[in-house]
Amino acid sequence: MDYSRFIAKASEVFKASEIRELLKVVEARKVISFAGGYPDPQTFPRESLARIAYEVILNYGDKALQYSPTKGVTAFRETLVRYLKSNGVKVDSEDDIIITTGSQQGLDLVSRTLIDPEDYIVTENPTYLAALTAFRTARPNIIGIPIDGKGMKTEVLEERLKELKSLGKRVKFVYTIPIAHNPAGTTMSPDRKKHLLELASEYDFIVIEDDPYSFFVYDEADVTRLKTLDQEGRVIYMSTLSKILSPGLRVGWILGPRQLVDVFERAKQSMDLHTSTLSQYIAKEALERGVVGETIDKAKRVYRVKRDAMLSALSENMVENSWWAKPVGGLFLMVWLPPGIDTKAMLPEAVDEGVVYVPGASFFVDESGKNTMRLNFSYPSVDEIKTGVGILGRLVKKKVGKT
Ligand code: PMP
Ligand code: G9A
Repeated sequence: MDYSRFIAKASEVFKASEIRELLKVVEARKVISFAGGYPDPQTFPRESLARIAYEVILNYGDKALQYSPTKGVTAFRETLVRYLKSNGVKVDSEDDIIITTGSQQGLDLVSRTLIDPEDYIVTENPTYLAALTAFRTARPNIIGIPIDGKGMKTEVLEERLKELKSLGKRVKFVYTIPIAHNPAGTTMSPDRKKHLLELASEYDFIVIEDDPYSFFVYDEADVTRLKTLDQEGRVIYMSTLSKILSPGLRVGWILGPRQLVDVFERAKQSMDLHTSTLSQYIAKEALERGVVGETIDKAKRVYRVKRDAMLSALSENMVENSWWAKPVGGLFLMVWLPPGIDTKAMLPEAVDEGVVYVPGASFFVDESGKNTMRLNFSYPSVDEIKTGVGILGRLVKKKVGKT
């Protein structure tokens, strides 16, 4: 039976994520995956989490197995405030935090509650594709600002803001991933962070700071959050335990002005009532017992080696006129290949040769970036990185010969 007649017109806004579709390929075929942002399972603290889960259910089962407040378990939010403070994130009270079902829900909440159709919003170009998908469901005008090795080019942002102002338009928010950008692997320089906040004040917009990666960096890097630099309450900060404990727990949070957190709370009620109580109790214990800290230490050790392996493999194998930033943290880097190479068209050949990556275009607001590809280095082994990048290098060389 064809069910199309039962499907609401409004559901057309939900587009399949290219990352999620590629994960099906990875599951179905034995390929080296540079596709999804999966943590390396060897970083999962399995024994500690098993012990914590057992104890939480046994000792706090009455609460941990029960419904809980939409904003999140208060004791967990208190623990989180202490953790964030000790990591340099400016936060006053647990009342400014709402726990979300991963940061992805944070993006969805922002989209549903802040964007009216035709509003102007800004993202980096490229940006996290699932953020674009979440925002697009609210039908805004999205302006993409290019990035370089120092993150978003705020001087270009300033030009665009001026142009819009002269047309009587204003930007509602700027969404940014300042540290260890997904997909580009870049980190915003201190002067650009300052400039962005100055612009937020001058042009009266909000900044959405998406920060899954700053808790584990591999090199000396300035990880001062925009939230910490913010003097006017203009930054909404979101992060997650997905990359520093386990994505399967689905625990993230938004930290922001109370008036906005209240709006997020009302919207979340109709989505899922609350994030898993059990996950929140487990996360609370994992933070308090230092399990998150241990996971971060391990992730740093493991991922630094993998990042370096990918950087050397790229230098050895990629054609001239390719560019990538050295990521100080995070799980990804993006390769800009010579113009004319279409990474989406190349993907089926790569899969046949046993490697999968995410073609870059879907990370771009305007679907430009056809000559880019995002490579994840946290999930494959060092050997797979060497082999996989070697295969990609050969494929790209073949293409360059033909362009
Ligand atoms: N934002 C960014 C920038 C991400 O890279 C990710 C995960 N890759 C998310 C949000 C969503 O993460 P989660 O829902 O697992 O917290
Ligand atoms: O599994 C997902 O969809 C999360 C991964 C995010 C990414 O690859 O950036």
